[in-house]
Amino acid sequence: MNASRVAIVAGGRTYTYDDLDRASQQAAAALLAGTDDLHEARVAFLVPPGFEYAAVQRGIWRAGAVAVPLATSHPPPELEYVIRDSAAAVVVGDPGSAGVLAPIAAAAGARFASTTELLEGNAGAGGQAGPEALPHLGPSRRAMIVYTSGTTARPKGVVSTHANIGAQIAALVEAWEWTPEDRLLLALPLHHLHGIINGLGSALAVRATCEFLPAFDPLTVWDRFGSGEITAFTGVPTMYQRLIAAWEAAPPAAQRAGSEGARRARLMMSGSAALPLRTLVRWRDITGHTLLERYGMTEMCMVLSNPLHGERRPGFVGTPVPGIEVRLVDESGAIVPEGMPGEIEVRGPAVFLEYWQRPEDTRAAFRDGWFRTGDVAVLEGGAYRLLGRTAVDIIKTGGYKVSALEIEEMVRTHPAIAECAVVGLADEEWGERVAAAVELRPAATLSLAELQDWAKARLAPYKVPRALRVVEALPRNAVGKILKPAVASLFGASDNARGPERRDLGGRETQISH
Ligand code: MLC
Ligand code: AMP
Repeated sequence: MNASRVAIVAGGRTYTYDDLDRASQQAAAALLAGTDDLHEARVAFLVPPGFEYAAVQRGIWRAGAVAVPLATSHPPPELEYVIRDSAAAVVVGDPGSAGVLAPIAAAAGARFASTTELLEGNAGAGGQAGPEALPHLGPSRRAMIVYTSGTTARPKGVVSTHANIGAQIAALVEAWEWTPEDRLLLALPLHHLHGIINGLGSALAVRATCEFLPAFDPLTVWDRFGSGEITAFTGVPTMYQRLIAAWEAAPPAAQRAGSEGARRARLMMSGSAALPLRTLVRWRDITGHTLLERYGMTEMCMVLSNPLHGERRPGFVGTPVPGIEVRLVDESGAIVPEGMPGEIEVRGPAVFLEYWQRPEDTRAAFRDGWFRTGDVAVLEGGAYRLLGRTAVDIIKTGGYKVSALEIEEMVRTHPAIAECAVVGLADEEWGERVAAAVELRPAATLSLAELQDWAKARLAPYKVPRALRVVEALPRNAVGKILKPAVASLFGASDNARGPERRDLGGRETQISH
């Protein structure tokens, strides 16, 4: 097994698979606190990308609990929502987050545990449990809940079992030929599957090396490409756009070093949002890589992928990854002929178990055992091309899925606002940008900056409106329903202005195999 292989590089340190095994066992023992199994209790954890994240995630699994990743960028109300909705029994945070997390945990009736407590041996009763004392992890057990926004006002918890996660990772290892010789540079957040499964999970499953950046920083990424050590990279289109801008602004010697190093990588991938053709072409000019674009979703991870070997067709997302079945259907559920648009439905062992404690939503998400993605595609020449979504109230910004309904619900609680409508505006850098049109209360005024300052304390940064229109009356149809396309057309080129606007305007396994 070669436990001395490097598993993780983070914060200037290297950690072997042995280190990871020991630390996750320690974390499991601390979480178990003398009991023999956490029996799918939810453990929410807020740990920045790095060795501690991986150790805590695995420790939660090894203790028989369900891992609920929290987002480092989220303000307290978003963290509280996830902790309460998942009914977390334990909340884990690095010492820096204790001031925020401990009171939230206490109010929600959960125990707060710091990463120091979990990983540095102050484990209390049962803290020294060996691997034989860790519980059985049958594949059908719940393993993880990842919160995703959608057509409901508040985010839903997507529950995956160990079998789901195993199938998701196995598909990617096969499709993209991960090997122990890979060294992944990971700059994605770790509260979504792109970072958790496509990144960390795939690298660790084959005993490759995962090198973390604490946050996405284009110059650091170029510096690491320049080293020639990185074999694999995956990101959202916004990241590639920023990398291109940083390369273009760099001196020629740095450009050369970055490009030459990047050429030595074997695989560069893009996903979570549509890759603009211009970005694909420019990236190919700069690095020689035709980005491998793929399509996925939190509910089952990857669905379609351009080929690792062979032609990657710009604008297409390829064919089903191993183990995933895909069909395109019309509104009645009938399969559409090739060349006709249809909603993507998906089936296979990677598909999630349920939305956490939302049986109605879970039932509605499936048709005859097929998961209804809400994405529309067409099959042309043997490959799929995405056309859009069935729901208008879903916005993709910077690779994050956000719900217009959720933002509206929050914005409506602003004291100056009587009514609002949120839409996504096409945007070169972000894919879509969140924009709010509002009717104000009598005599109230509101600037974009004021709305943003207020919203930042309540919503994730990527849900905060980036444009504001104050109107006398929102566009409505005859029965009073707000017309979203008409709302979108209220916005023009000057929407970044921030001045005030007025109203008058199975088995006994203890080893994690994934
Ligand atoms: C941040 N900003 C935004 C924004 N997000 N502005 C508009 N729209 C957004 N969505 C603002 C910040 O508030 C800040 O403004 C300024 O941009 C610069 O911030 P930053 O810190 O440099 O940006 P950053 O937060 O780093 O965001 C860029 C990013 C990030 C691309 C790194 O969006 C990101 O990590 N995206 C990945 C999301 C992801 O993992 N999705 C996978 C979902 S799973 P100011 O005014 O404060 O300076 C999935 C399945 C699948 O979809 O298929 O993969
Ligand atoms: P999430 O719910 O955050 O997992 O986001 C999943 C959604 O991201 C999908 O339903 C798609 O709408 C979108 N998506 C993922 N990959 C792509 C892609 N390559 N092109 C366009 N949209 C994508």
